[in-house]
Amino acid sequence: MNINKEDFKKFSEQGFLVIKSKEIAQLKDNLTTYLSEIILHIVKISKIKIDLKSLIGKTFHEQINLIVNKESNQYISKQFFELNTSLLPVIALLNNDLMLNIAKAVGIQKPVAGTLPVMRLDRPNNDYHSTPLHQDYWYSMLSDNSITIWFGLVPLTSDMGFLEVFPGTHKKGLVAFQNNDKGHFTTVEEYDEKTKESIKLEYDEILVFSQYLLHKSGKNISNKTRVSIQVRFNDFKAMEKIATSFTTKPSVFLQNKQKNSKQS
Ligand SMILES: O=C(O)CCC(=O)C(=O)O
Repeated sequence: MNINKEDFKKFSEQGFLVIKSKEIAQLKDNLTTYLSEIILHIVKISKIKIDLKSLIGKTFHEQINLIVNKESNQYISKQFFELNTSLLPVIALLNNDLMLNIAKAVGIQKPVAGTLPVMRLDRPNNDYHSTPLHQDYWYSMLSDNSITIWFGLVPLTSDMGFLEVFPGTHKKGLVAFQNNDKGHFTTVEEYDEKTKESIKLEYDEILVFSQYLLHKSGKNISNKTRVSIQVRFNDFKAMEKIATSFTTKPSVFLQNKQKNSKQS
């Protein structure tokens, strides 16, 4: 997977690039086949009764939509979401040739993980997890050329809310930000909505952007859940300081065991 000089120029000027390739659709097909198995197992062992037969033979997106429509309190989809950073094919995206080639093509010399790959589930007409205008740098950025690769795991339509970007804003470097009342960071300054671009992505397309690029969630006003993945890379060769954006914390398993041992 190579990008030509013109694409690289576009990426440098705009701060983002849409890349199209058959390999992208193949990667999504492989991932969703695996994820379908996972979600069927969660349904099978779940207290919430959803007829397994109604999910068999359906696409991953159809399964998610059926579940999100039938569950209460996001019971199954939340477990699925929380599990995703433990799933090996999801984690393996960090060492996937296609991902690494995209990172290298946009100038990352030695890609290292910024975060574990993140899966988003943006449920219909629910903007609780919508991210307001921000740059990605305050989460995990450790080099000036850090990137985020963003793709839908399901066919995306404009009513599901494409990612919205403000082209060229990566050139501003760091912008001031503040915590909003929903626990998200957002810019202090407001930006002209007329300059934003909604990034339409076909199933065989992927978006890569500079972590300095200002962007935000589009609104999902459809009746379908938008499922997407974000993979973040820093450049080991461009880090000013050797650091990691990962921290460890005691597992729930450990905390429960500890509670029990204190009680006995
Ligand atoms: O997918 C979205 O709606 C927002 C994702 C985002 O802001 C990010 O990846 O940093």
